[in-house]
Amino acid sequence: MSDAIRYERVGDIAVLTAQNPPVNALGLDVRRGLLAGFERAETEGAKAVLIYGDGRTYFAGADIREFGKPMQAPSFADLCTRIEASPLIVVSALHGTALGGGLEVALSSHYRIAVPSAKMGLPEVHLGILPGAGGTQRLPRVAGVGMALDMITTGRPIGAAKALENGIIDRVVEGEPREIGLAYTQELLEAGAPRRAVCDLPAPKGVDFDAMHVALLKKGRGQLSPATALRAVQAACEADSFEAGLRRERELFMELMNSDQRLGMIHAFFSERAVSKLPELKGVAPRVLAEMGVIGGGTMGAGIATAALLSGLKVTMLEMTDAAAAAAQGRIEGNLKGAVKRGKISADQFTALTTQALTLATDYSALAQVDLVVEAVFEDMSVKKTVFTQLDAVCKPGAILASNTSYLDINEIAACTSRPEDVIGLHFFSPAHVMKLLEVVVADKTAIDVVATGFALGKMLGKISVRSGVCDGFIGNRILAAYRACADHMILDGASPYQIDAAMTAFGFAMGPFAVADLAGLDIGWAARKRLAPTRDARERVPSFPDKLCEDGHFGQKTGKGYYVYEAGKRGGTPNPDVPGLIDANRAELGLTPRVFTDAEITRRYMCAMVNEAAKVVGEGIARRPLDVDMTLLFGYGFPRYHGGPLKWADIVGLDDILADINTYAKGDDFFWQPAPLLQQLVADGRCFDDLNKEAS
Ligand code: T1G
Repeated sequence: MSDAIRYERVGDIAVLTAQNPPVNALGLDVRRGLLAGFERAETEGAKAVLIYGDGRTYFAGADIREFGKPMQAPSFADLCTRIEASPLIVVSALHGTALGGGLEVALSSHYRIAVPSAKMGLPEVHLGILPGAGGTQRLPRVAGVGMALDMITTGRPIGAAKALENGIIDRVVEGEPREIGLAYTQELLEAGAPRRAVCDLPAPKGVDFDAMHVALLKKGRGQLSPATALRAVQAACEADSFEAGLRRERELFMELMNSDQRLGMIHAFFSERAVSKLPELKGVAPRVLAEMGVIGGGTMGAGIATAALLSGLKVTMLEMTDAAAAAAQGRIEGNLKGAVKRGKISADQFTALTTQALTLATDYSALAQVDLVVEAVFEDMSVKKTVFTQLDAVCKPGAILASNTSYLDINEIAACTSRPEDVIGLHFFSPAHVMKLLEVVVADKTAIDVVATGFALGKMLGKISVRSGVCDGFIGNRILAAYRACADHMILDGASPYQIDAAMTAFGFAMGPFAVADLAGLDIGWAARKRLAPTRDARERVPSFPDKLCEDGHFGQKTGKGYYVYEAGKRGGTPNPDVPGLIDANRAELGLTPRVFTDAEITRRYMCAMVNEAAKVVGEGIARRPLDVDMTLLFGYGFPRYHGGPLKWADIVGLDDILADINTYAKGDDFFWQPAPLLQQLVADGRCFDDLNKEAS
């Protein structure tokens, strides 16, 4: 018997305990241990088998680290079939998170009991695959097709009560899984309860699978797993037998297991956990974080304050006048009311947060005792320096002074204080209480425990924190500037903003770059272009149509017109009829004759620009690893998760082909398309970005 499964007898009951921390993943040892456990229980003449998990949870699914390697027997599906076929009464006792293969093992048991706090689900679609151990066949039989499709195509877990309501489990009892499991099993034996194999239940009634398939493909914006999983559930309703349904499930499971989307989504799963684990932070204790100050109660500052309040921190919001402080309070309360509406906090918690946790101030002295201050004032270096000079004078020794700037030089800000080691960048994304990404921008003199505190704050706020070095735009906005410039160049050469938006939504983005620009506000890019104009290289292709749009007062959604025209009360916009004229005039000015672009070329150029700049960001050490860039683009810029991130996408596509394309594009513009040295080096060495992730972890 492997250590991963402990075998013991309690009377007529053989008890199989999973001991595979941290989440009792169904690795090979666990699967073999379960198999051996059943063989032994049946040989020894036990009357029942109880399965439960030691530690924090029942099985949380397959061991995802095994994916991509040859599957060693027993497969998940064979294991579940074997458990279900046992002549003994099989009981599973669930606690923690019974997910994926874990719930499938439970469904192949004959009876299921859970503690009230247990959660269960089939989240495989989030990994680019589908339940491959009979879940698409058994769950519809116990819970009906509607419930099964909801759980399987969304991957959303449910609680024990809802599972009981839907027949997925039989009992919910407070207590330790072992104790409640033994008591329930004993009760079943004494009652002479029969084996109860789910496979013997009748095939469930179907629904309009074809219509749902179309809807799922549309909703997934190209993600395959939900729609494919639906076809497996359809087999549960329509296949000639349970076994035929299992065969169909296996076919579809392998189809997805061999897909690029599985590579991308597994990469995302592990990267979002690895990104905040930096070797240099190992063993570094963060500073105490209980009270936070926020300066500037605009949208960003109010969002940051809201996120901090929701995480349990006390917050002092500093504005310069009572009126501005009241306006900030209104924004924060509005955000918190939204949290009440979403069920994140109760009305009482809202009251406590707004009356006890939040303090409004108009004088810097109110910040004298805070542990960390985030400045979110106007994006102007002289304004920032004035604020930091004041903070330096007022804040207690050891207080951390952070700027939320999205591109200004943190080194320059730190230099205006007597404590540069306490200065850091914490770049939140708007709305700061909703967007997951936090760029932790580390300046030259930032102390390591201040960095650790930045990550600790990110964790408290539920963020995906990414370490960034100091450069214009840090990681995300610097890469954004590159692929946005590429889009503008394609427009000068013949493409339209609307064709580019359509091509990039077909690639999987929720919105194309021009719709996003309209949403964010065209004046932001305009201000950046004006700021960078003095330092611009003469060889850079700079279109004038974006500035013309702004000069005409069109800033996008906020003014009702940008690249699109927006009508009150209507979602989305329609192409702005004035834009083609602006573009034609710009081409004429530059003596350019427009040519036709295919969607494929648009997507390729756009992605090559993103990958090339990302490779420069990694090569210069602004991002620690390629996965840091992937997580930045996934959690801050809507990059489609099923591609894994731009550098995972590049690995899958092939770096040699990407570099070849960049070299081809450089023939038309050798300034913009200067290949990243790191990309050239990786291609020369026959390596990929993931090799760098592995070396850095
Ligand atoms: N396999 C391998 N490692 C896993 C893992 C898994 N399934 N789940 C978690 N880990 C690692 C994780 O990388 C981290 O490692 C540590 O455990 C703690 O995780 C046949 C084929 C269970 C809700 O999709 O959702 O079954 O960073 O930080 O926040 O049909 O982990 O410490 O080195 O996330 O408390 C289906 C995935 C698989 C569940 C716990 N199962 N895991 O969250 O801790 S496919 C899943 C989670 C499948 C079948 C198919 C969460 C969690 P490290 P954590 P947490």
